[in-house]
Amino acid sequence: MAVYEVGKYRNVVLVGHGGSGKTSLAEAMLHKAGVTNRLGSTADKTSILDVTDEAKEKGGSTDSAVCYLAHKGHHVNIVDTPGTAAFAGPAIGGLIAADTAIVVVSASSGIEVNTRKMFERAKKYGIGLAIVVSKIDAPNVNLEEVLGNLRSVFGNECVPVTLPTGSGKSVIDCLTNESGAADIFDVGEAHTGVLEAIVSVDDAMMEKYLGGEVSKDEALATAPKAVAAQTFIPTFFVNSRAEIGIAELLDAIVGLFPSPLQAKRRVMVDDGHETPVDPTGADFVGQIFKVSSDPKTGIKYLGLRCLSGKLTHDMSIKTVADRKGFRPGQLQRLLGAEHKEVEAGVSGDIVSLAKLDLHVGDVVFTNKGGTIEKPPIPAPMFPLALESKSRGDEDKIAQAIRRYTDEDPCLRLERTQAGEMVLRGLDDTHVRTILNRLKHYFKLEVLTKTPKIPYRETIAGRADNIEYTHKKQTGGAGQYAKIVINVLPAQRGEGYEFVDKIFGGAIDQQFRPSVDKGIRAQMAEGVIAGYPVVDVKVELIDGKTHPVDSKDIAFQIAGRQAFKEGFMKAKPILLEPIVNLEVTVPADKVGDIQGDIASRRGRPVGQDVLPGGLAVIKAQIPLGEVMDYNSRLSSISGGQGSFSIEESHYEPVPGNVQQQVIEQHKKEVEAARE
Ligand SMILES: Nc1nc2c(ncn2[C@@H]2O[C@H](COP(=O)(O)OP(=O)(O)O)[C@@H](O)[C@H]2O)c(=O)[nH]1
Ligand SMILES: [Mg+2]
Repeated sequence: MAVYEVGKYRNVVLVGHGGSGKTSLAEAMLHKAGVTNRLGSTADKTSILDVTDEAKEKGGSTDSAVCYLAHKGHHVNIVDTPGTAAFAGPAIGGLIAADTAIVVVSASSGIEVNTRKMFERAKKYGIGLAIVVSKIDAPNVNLEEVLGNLRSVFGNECVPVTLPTGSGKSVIDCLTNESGAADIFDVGEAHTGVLEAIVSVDDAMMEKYLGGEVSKDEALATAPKAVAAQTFIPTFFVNSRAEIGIAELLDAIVGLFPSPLQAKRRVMVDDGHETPVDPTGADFVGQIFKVSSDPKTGIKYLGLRCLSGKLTHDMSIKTVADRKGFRPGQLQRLLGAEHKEVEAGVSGDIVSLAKLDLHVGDVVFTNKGGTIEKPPIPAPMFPLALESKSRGDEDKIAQAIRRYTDEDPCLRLERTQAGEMVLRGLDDTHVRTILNRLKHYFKLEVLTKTPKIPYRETIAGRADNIEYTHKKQTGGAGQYAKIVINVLPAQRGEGYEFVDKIFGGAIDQQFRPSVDKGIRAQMAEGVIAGYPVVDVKVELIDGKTHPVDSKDIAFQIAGRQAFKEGFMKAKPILLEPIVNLEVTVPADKVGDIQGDIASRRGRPVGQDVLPGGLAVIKAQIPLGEVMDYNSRLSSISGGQGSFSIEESHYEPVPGNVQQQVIEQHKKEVEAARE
């Protein structure tokens, strides 16, 4: 296999809503470039990228897939990603691999929610952007309108590099052609648009252009810089099924898209020092963008973007968590499910490692290292509490789920305060897909229920001079501790602070941490309703030590008891999680959605109108009120809505809710005693 110079690599990631045509586009590129000798199709399940039973069953990718092709002396790596909101984790990871994100928009469905989200994520992350309008052959499409919508939503930086012509039977390249026939828009206008977008990256070029002196070659040479800077978002039209517009897209990928030398520089951060990673540097640096285990063998494969230097199997690599170093093992190149051994991972390329305990975003290096920014990953807010159908399977379930939480940064498993095993994902589909895998691959059956809301306890007032004496001095070894504390509220989010305010030796130095320890234990258990206590400050102001009977445990107990007493006297309150809710629905449903949000203690934050008769409603709302939002939105919007929730902050609950939660807790405590 040829080894290329770093400037000859192109790394692209395909993103966009589920069903927009990403996998079909990748298959068309592979076929056009001669990698496959038959055009793979997701519709008839012959795709080499959607290979798992799950992808075939669901008719859509649930994980990212890597493939590559050679075109005109260049090596192009392509990362295909899942488009459903549920699998945003692997899709976001894919951005790490790429220098340009190709946003795929279906001509028949227009710009859908996840397309917009992934575009925004890629833009913010700072890699180059391009748009492919797919399915130009679909019935009743209005390409003129699609292009108009793209420009109004994603900006006028979107300029067509190709336009459909001959009723979609081919496309015309508007960079080399200054005029010609196109089905929509105007070739001359598009040509000017492309040139203007390119020269706008650079003041000197712009001036030159306005003076009429920029040659086509100069513009071409500047294009990758403009794509990398996001001032030029090249836009293409394709029909992947008939492979129309694919050759032109491949030409553009090698001709207009940035090489690793021209792309966004990744920045290594070590101990506060920032160093841009030099793609021509000698030492190896790479970043993990994908973790997936083979569903059948369970072997874990990791996708690694090589950012500098060269990695071979006999080297020792390190991470910030493991600076001792370990062997990378065999290096491979992935083509869907197929693996081919390669000698080295060189700067600018993508390779695969196996069986290493690494996660998406981890940086591996051979000499100097640190961390590298990864795209923001949404916190999973959709929880389900899990129970095993047969007793004793809990550990097996947790172990099996670990495999998936290792792979997907948007999936978390936790054991809650209330003793529940809770799996958190981005939405219902996400969590249920994982449970299906447990059944399918591990033969584990799981029961689910709505988990408890993660309330927290805190105080609104203060309590001073709380005195507590713990004394047990009858028979055997005695226990003695006396303490005096003040309990004060802290700012929201400040956590807990223990302040030792004792002058002199009222309490021996060695026992003061015991008081702290006792308080922490009580905080974890909660005081009023069994939820962890946050945002309090405790001052230890006085006390007494007994020369013989004072011991660690006695001061811990005194700490716990004094804290409980002080907490109860300091206006205890319950905090609830508030989330940012974003709902996309047809514009005529806005009133119903807002009414529902208002009736659930939600506060509107904003509203946007999207092309295609859609509206986005943003609100802040208590998590407890949206635990069932999946089904509610579906009934309000007749199945036409979508939503996301993200963690925001904690706020006090209304008095009546607090009363209910405390009552509920009392009942549970009593039930547990019986
Ligand atoms: N007519 C037409 N159908 C397409 C085209 N591209 C994809 N499709 C179909 O759209 C559906 C979804 O495509 P797929 O590539 O799986 O979408 P993905 O979820 O974005 O990967 C499949 O049935 C494809 O056959 C295209 O250019 N033209
Ligand atoms: Mg797909």
